[in-house]
Amino acid sequence: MSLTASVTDTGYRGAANPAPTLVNAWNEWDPLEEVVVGRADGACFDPAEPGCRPQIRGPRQPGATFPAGTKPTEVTDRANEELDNLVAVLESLGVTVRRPDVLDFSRSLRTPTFEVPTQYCSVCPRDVVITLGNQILEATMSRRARFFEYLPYRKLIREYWNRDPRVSWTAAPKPSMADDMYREEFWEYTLDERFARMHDFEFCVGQEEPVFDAADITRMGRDLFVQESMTTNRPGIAWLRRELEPRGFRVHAVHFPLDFFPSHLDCTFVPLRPGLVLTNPDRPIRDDEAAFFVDNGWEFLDAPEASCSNDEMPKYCQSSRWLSMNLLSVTPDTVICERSEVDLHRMLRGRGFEVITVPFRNVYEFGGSLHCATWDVRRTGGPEDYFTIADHMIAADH
Ligand code: DAV
Repeated sequence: MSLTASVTDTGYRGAANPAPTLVNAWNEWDPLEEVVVGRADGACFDPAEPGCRPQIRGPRQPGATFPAGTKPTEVTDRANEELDNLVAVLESLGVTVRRPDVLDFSRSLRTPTFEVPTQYCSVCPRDVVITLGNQILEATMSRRARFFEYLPYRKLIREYWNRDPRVSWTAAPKPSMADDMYREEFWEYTLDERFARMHDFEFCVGQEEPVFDAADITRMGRDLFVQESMTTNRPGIAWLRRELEPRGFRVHAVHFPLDFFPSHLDCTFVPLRPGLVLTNPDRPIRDDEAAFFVDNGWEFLDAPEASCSNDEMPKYCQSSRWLSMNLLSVTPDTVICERSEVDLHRMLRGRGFEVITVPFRNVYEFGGSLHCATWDVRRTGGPEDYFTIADHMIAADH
């Protein structure tokens, strides 16, 4: 398919129609114009469920159990302070910032197919919703406590959809999240077993119903890369392919065999600008997939060690220390990083980036860092093709 076809199919008008589409983002790095930043109000601890077994970080304390219910107000207030500071920084850069609504996350859910004692929070829009060209796409989600997490964003989504008739809005089919959708034995495997099965890409979600979280997708122009993970399965990627390829995108599955608990691409494979991806030295991409990037002239830049170990992450944080690389690009040469990650700052400055730093560690236990806590609604720019030299991966994964 030619680039011209994708331009027409996706509604992007380019120079022929200078009025920018209200919703427009094709990659992770183009100049940011409008963004949604999450909020911590009313957040709950992750309840245990077939798709999530929350763990306490740090030295083992006999008898300690993971807390349940609403998080303490002081914890939420500290996270909100850092989220509000991010809003102020973005506004000072001329970016329009919007905020989600708050749900009563402490309410239990009972659907025809599952029950869960509480919901989660609206800190991480990245997991729930993604801009693909002029389209807002709501993910299926993979965990019961996050089933209704699209609701805090619906007022904003309706507003964008109402204000600009070129905006398209799609919600992926909701999975049952019934017991038989999951593979609970996943949680019992020893590390040796995980090592032995690393090329199977079978995690806690089965392969019957399409399942994906939006944060398992990363955008590089007309090419989208989607990770097989605990939160995205093969039918989920097939659904994305069938939905998006008629709109001019190419959808590629990507795999990181050494990540035994993969969930969301943005601590693993983070595009910084055309031709450059920040990669995770513990989680290399599968060789055949690496070749696709290298053959197209892309470079991988391994992130330096994170500033702390997994055990030193906040006690109730379920993400790894690699939140260090979960940065937000404001332009192709300006990034916002967490304040403590000084080795990363130095490396990126050495590569010509302007690095803005903000404190964000108090947000970590709410599901992520700067990329997770944001949803870029509009960036300038259009659907470029950054993979013009070699297309062997496209042939291989169809
Ligand atoms: O490496 O723990 C966390 C991503 C959070 N949304 C990790 C991935």
